[in-house]
Amino acid sequence: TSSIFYGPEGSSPNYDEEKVAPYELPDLFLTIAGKQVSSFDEWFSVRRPEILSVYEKSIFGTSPLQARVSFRKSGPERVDATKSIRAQLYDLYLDNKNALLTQFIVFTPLNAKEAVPAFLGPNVLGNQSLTDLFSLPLSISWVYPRPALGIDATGYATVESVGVHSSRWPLDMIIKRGFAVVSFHYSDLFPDKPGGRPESIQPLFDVSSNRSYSWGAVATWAWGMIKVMDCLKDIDAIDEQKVIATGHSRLGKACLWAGAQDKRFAGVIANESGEGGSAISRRKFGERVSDIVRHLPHWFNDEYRSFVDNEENMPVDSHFLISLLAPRAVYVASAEDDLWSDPKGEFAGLVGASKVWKLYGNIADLSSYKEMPLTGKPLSEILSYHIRSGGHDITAYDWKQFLDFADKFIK
Ligand code: GTR
Repeated sequence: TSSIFYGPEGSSPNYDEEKVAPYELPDLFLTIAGKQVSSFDEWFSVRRPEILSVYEKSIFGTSPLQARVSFRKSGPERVDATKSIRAQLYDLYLDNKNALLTQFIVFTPLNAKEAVPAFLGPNVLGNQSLTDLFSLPLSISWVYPRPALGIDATGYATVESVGVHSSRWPLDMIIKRGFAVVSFHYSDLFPDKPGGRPESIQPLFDVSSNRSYSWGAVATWAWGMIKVMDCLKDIDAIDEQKVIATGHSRLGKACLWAGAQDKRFAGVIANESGEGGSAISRRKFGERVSDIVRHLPHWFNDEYRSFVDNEENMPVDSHFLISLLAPRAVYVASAEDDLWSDPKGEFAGLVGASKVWKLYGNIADLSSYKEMPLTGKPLSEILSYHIRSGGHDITAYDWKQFLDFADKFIK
């Protein structure tokens, strides 16, 4: 259909399943020393740390996870009585620098009797794009220009951007179901462009620490999620034991990496996260490592470049990334026309990772799924999946499934 994306100039994605050559996935259970692990405990204590450090070294880069942050309320609490939603903005600071990192927004149900579970995910256009219910300040961080979404030609938000992504963040629906939403503008941490590093938060860490970090932009966004998570234990309205890392597309990649590094996230929902997210790179279907390296070279670390047209030699594949979330609840979602993200590869990543949940206590083994779940027929397990009709987006359909999943496995 017309919504199928053929990638930026210079890419020639394969969208023909017949042309996917047989591939062999690296073994989740074979340690670097050549030992086969056979229990979950052994996997968790020996193999998991190995996989985590390979991801740091070869894909996302290392991040200052120990950095301390502080936060304080910014502006008054805002209330929408009709929709029963409360909104509070917070400034997030890097402690030792007193530097403002970002401003995060917390939406909670007005009448909640106790702390509620939450979805935590960055947004791509600024907090003001989530809703027009409150007058939230316009983001002052650069994004690539999109006049149709109220982002002007110089890359800054105008009033036209207020509420433009409310369909991606259906607050009314989420709040009614008894969940909170926590978000921040990803550009505050790293403006999403090649060469964006000097304007990112990364230089703050160059001098403050005696080591250097190799984090790319995706790891920087993931780091932001982890640092906002640090604050939630002090926000009474939220149950910090029940926070789900959530993200779409490039931020789906970020939320997988946030959940992988930080076990406090009770679950992860990666929507259409594609290459570098839940899709198996070795399928070479849709977006490739080469496309990311050419157009979005700031996303991953330097070693990632060595996998251009060389996916078979990656030390990992996406099932490794997902495995790092075990034994927690994970949702991978795809869309039929979003072939660029490779739905089949996204599902294959989940299936590959499911062996670790099986080892944990036979709670999930998707290896019997020889075929993809059908469009519109969600798989509702601790490892959930759906593919819906339509293209690259987050829709009410997606949120309906995510909320059912969160009710079942997180609440
Ligand atoms: C594309 C990119 C994808 C995906 C997408 C998005 O340009 O190639 O990996 O991240 O953007 O974030 O919507």
